[in-house]
Amino acid sequence: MIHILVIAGSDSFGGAGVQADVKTSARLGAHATTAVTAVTAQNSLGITAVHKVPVSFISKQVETIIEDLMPYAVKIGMLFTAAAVREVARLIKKHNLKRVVVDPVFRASTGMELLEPGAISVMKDVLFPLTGVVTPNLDEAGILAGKKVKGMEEIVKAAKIIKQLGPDVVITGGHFEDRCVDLVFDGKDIHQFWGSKIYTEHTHGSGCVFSTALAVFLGEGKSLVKATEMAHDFTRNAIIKGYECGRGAGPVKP
Ligand code: PXL
Repeated sequence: MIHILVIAGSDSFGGAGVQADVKTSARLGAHATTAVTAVTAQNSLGITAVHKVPVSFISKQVETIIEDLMPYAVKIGMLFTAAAVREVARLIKKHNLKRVVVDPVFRASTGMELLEPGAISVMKDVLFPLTGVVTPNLDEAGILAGKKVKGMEEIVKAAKIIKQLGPDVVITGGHFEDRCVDLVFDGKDIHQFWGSKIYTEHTHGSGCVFSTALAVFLGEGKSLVKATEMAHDFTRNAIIKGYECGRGAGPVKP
């Protein structure tokens, strides 16, 4: 069985974070080992508190896992602190971890910051050079590229700017009138995967699901373009099946 290593935060309400990553892996027939970086107290209305896991204990989890089982791929989600970003980069280098997918989680859709603002430049400078693929949404792509990203031309431009930091780039969740797009740039070619727009408020966890599905498919040995197409389809279906759960935005259903 394929197994991946997830390094991410816990969502107490079960929609995003490690919980979404484990559900996604299970649905795709993969095993997920998990190193938790932070624990959030949250419900569908928002995050009320974040408790960070000491950096030394993030490493302890990762090293204990990989001394027994080297992952086929790694999915990195919420890291929260610059110190965690640096430590995860050190671990990737030390253990020569392959097929590293970074979901640059900066802020929850409900507003709370999930990465210290000062850590963004550390992520770009220290983690991205060791990363295979980065999967920003439009807002995150805008932050990484240093300019607002909305239209197709801006998405392509941002993908090219972000690629200069090292990793291949998948920009997710572009939307135009009644259609949505995920766009891949591998340094050579642009590929686009389109679908009709899904009208739902229950999209919590969609970014986590996408990046974990991508890691599983890459771990299975699929090409970046094929893996992105499959992660696009899988996440689309999860969004279509998103459900009400609590009084705010409900989760997707991987
Ligand atoms: O969707 C981004 C995300 C990632 N990880 C955790 C989260 C969230 C959003 O709320 O809570 C733990």
